Parts: sequence; C-alpha cells; structure tokens
Amino acid sequence: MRRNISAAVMFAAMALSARQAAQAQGGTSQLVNVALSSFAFSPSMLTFQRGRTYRLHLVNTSGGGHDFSAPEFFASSAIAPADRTRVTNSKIKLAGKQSVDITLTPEKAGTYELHCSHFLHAGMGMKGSITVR
Ligand SMILES: [Cu+2]
Repeated sequence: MRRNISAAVMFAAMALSARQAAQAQGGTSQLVNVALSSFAFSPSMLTFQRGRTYRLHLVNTSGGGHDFSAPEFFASSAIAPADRTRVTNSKIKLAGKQSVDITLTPEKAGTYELHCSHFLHAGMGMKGSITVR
C-alpha cells in the first residue's frame, strides 16, 4: 500500500515536469499561418505581442521558390534554438510547395518590414509589415 502511494506521487511529479518541459519548448505558443504565393504574403500585415511565443507556420502555395525576409524582425526576436538553422541571412527560404515552422518570441516593439528577396518579387507585391506591440 505504501508502495502504491509513492508510485502515484512519483507519477504525478513526472506528469508535471513533462508539462513544464512542453511549455518551455513552445507548448503554449500561438500559431500564426502565413501563405507565400506569386507574388504576395497572406496576410501581409502581421501583429505580434512582445514577449509572447509564436509558432510561425509558413506555407509556400506556389510552385516557385520564395523567402520570408525580415532582417530587423529576426534580429529583435528570440528564435528557438532548434529552429535557428532555418533562418539564414535573416530570411527563411521556401522551395515550391514547401512549408517551414519556426518558434520565436518577439522582444522589441516596433514596425518591421517584410519582403521576398527574390529578384523583382517585392516590386510585384511580395512585401508586408510586421508590428510588434
Ligand atoms: Cu518571392
């Protein structure tokens, strides 16, 4: 009987620490979907709350390559360690039909520009803005 009680206590402690670990890994992050197409971001205006953690889900719905380039936004956000390799030269590259997820926490309020750095894409409309409140 005594043994059963200590097992129950141990199980409860394990369940609690598993939940804490999930939260630390973005278990409470808010999902934000952004579609990339030729030649637009949808939505093109994104708003985030400073200090909150988001899971940015990018989907390239077109057959051609695009990227999510936001140098100042990435520089002022904490990017989850496991996702850091997905941002190269301040952009997230997506091949045709590819999707990429990245967990980040914006840390500085401001308005940041977003664009696709592929030749002429921004000029054709592939740009937007990110507001951090
Ligand atoms: Cu593009």
